[in-house]
Amino acid sequence: MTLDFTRWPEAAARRYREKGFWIDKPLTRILDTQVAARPDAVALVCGERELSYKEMDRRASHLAAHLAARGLGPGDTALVQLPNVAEFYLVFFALLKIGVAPVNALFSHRKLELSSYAQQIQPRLVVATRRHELFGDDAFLGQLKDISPGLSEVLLLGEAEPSRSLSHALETPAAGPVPYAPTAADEVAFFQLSGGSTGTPKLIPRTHNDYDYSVRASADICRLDPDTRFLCALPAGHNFPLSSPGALGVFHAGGRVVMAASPEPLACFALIARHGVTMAALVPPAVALWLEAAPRHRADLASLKLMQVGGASFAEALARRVPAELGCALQQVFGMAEGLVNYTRLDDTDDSVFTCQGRPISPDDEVRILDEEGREVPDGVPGMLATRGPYTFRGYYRSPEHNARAIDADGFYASGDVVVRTPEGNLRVVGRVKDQINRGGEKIAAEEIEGLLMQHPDVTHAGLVATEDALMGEKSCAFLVLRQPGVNAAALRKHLIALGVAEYKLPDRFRFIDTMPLTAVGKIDKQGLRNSFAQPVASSP
Ligand code: J2J
Repeated sequence: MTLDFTRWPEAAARRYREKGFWIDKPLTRILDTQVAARPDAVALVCGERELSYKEMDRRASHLAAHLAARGLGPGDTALVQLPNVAEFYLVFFALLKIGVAPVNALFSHRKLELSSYAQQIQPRLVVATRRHELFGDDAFLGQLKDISPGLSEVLLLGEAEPSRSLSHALETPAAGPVPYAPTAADEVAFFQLSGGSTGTPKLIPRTHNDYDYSVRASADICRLDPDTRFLCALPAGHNFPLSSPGALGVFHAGGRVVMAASPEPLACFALIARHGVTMAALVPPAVALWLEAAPRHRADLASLKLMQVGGASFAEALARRVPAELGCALQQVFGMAEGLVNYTRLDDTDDSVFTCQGRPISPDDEVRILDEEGREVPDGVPGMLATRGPYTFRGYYRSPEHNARAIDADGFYASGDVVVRTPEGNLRVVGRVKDQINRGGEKIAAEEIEGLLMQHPDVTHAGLVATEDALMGEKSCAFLVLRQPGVNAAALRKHLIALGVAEYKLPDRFRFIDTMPLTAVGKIDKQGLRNSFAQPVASSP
């Protein structure tokens, strides 16, 4: 059994193989290689726990055997939601070993997001933690079973009952031989999450071949080696800390991943000093907090050599402070879960590193920068980014209508970013055409939130736009036309929370207006809303 997804055309796949980008090995080879090369080296640090490569592999194998004995295998999918704990990687590798493709939901995701993912992949397995509000009791699991009738296995962290305890499954050796049946390397290994600009969150099928290439090439670009100690402080499942080069890149290089619960500076500083962390990956607001906290707390960051920053635009003034004040090199990373990742290189000039978001990983990443008519613009002129290549997907999972808009006839994915190519060949992100708010690296699809606001009986029109914010870069503001006066921001917030949307998607502000400004073609005039935000309105909370 395999999962259906949009494949690369034969000719492209052949070329990627000939060039050595696709090596036709499952992602599990990352772990297998290290188990053979350095079984006792520490791979993972989580709180007081240290796991060697051998120990990681043993636990992942136990879990794989446990699940295989229950009939899970290639063609099956899993909904996984874990915080930043060692178990995240153990589960990831265990599922890869038996060919089960997971979606790794963010810990901040709630009922709406998880239900949507379950709807789309129809999981047979749920892995979660009792510590999450949705899994404190079994009510939501019941709802997931209604959505996905084939859901037969549940494994939870913090669960007392052995048959549903994730820890028990990881610790208990298999009764029989451990099965090893990853999906073929050109099949779906797992699903990555799209930042999204549509009503429902989309899923991105990633194959072993394409993802493994991005990981290996990223590890080379960032010069990872067995001495690398990587602080994973962003959500472990996000594409950036997972693969750019992220934890998988570090495992590939035989280094060590140190887990942090969040990018909160003081806890991270303590981990850096204690474990000799050499590299960290952050979003811009977190860097701002680190820059502020480091001198005040006399942080010992001597071991830190490289700070990667990505996920949202990083102001040049802040970028310049990183080497001076944190004592490490800066690398800007402009990536997307759909594929294409750009890095400033470690030997780029200071000016490039401070003002650009880098260039693609692969010589075969094709980047087009297009004007409104779809013609390529010259260097130095802003245009919309479209890309295809050896690790850029060819279509969202089971979303033909959206794919028709997002992917052109040549297979180029339109990311919705407005970029400029410099004469040196670097990209600079200067804007966006997608209807999305980038709240400090967390992406909010305007359409999704507008649809939820419109579900309130007193709301007739809703428009969500980005507003500038000194720390977050952007925050969100909802403009609303009401059927009748009386509803306030608190009531609408409550409405959204009750619908079960992740908290980071809640509008930071609400503004009530009499009529919704429309464009000539009858769409909400978002630019008009953004402009009007600059003028204070009495009804704004
Ligand atoms: C401006 N905008 C950026 C940057 C991403 C590495 C790093 C980041 C992501 C990521 C990722 C940006 N400057 N440096 O997957 O592997 C915005 C763009 C982009 C969108 C993708 C990785 N880096 N962005 O952020 O899928 O708008 O991936 O299209 O979450 O984030 O978001 P996401």
